[in-house]
Amino acid sequence: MNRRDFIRISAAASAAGLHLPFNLPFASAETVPAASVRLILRPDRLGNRIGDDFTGLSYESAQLGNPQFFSGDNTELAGFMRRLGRSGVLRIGGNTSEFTHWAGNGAIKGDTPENQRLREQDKTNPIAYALAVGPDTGHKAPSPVNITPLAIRNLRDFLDACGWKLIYGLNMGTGTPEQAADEASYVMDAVGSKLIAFQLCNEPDLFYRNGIRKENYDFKQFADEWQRFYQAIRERVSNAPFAGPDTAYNNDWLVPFANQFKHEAVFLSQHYYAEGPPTDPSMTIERLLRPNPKLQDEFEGMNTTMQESGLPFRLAETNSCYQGGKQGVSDTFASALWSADLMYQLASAGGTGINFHGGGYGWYTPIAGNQEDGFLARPIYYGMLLFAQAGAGHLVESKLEPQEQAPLLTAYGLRNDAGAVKVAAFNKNLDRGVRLTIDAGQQGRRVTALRLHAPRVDEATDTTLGGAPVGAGGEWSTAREETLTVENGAAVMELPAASAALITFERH
Ligand code: BDP
Repeated sequence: MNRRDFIRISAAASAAGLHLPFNLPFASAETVPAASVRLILRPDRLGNRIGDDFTGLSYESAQLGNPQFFSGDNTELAGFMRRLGRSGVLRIGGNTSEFTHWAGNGAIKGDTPENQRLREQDKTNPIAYALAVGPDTGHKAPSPVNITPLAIRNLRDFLDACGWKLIYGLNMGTGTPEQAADEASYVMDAVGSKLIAFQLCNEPDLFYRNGIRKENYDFKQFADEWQRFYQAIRERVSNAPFAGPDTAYNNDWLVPFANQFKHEAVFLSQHYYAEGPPTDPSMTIERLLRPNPKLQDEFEGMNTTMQESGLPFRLAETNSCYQGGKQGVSDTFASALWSADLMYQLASAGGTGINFHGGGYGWYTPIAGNQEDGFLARPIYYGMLLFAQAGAGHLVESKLEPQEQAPLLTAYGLRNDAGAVKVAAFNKNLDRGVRLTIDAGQQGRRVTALRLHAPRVDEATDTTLGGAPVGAGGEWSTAREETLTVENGAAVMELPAASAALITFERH
């Protein structure tokens, strides 16, 4: 653990001791009597499929400036990723992707041989070990970073170690089509079939206001540029796959992009930040856990584009609060509840994948740390872990009755590929517990549950799934599994305020 995390943990612990009853989530005094809600599942009615590659993480392109970070030697980080899924997706991009420069052949303009040697130096280089890049906060233009062939070769080894695939962001913002083609050609050779798509830029719908383009930059100009870059790359790499537009939120760009480039793209992508900016006092845990109209807009755009283009949609970058996140919100247990619930909301709405943005010690990063100090699972990682434990499969038809008793309760039924029925249930109500009765039409089966738990909803540490924390190399296994009582063929589970569980109807 590094010093900064240690100080935060201590601060959180003393706040708990001084002001609040131990073991009760803050603001979740359960002031309202526990709700009694029934979940009716129809495992024979299959909905959308959740694939093996649904889960994902997103890192800044600037992280590639340290070639040792994503490398076969970073076995700890690879362990964290493998734990989240056998074939998740690592997306490299973010604001810094518009400020990275391809240093083909390891040669950088104006560089000295000594610098070059240092940069390519072996993995024992302590500077490289400590260099982890957090989410860009968007306050000023990021510093330029060079990406060398070594970084790409190491990235390939890292992907092999995780079993994950790659979305690779190129620099359309400040680079040329020729540079992008050089870089893409090297990435394609090195990464091969693990590359699922190049993205040409990051949030082009905001270029007009972040200094990357003039104020009149519109979709038409963007589409012309996209086409030029696409062509230059395709001339060099005839089978290069592409995704886009990777817009921040603007459906007015997403929809025409899908129409114009449906034959060029293999999937569509957009971003979603639930809250922001962090300085706004109304950006709170309570708000994070409530339904968000922005997300409904996102889903509308997604559905229109999917219908019109027939292409899948990936939420290629998301997190709780933009500008790097908000302390006390993005790093708390609330983000664990929020993240897993978002994954299921997206799958239910028809999305095929998600990438939680992070890196370094960012407030919202799922995995915090660097190679020198080690890595640590933050609360949001535990949400993703719950999702991973449910596994791939099909969502099944489900209904909560009466929903009004627990407005912020969500529950999703899944029939996984092994045939087991699973339920992920999230009690995001802060003021009431829920007694959830689950009728899955699965007579006489043993029903077990793993709890997603933290002592308080604003707790930054001490999250567990199934009673166990995640270890320093991503190790985790269930320590406590509950067997639920079954009454008249329905399983009953008590979900305290601000808690979640993964329930399994075991196969005979
Ligand atoms: C997104 C950017 C990413 C930032 C993030 C943030 O793509 O690079 O880190 O916002 O502001 O818009 O947290």
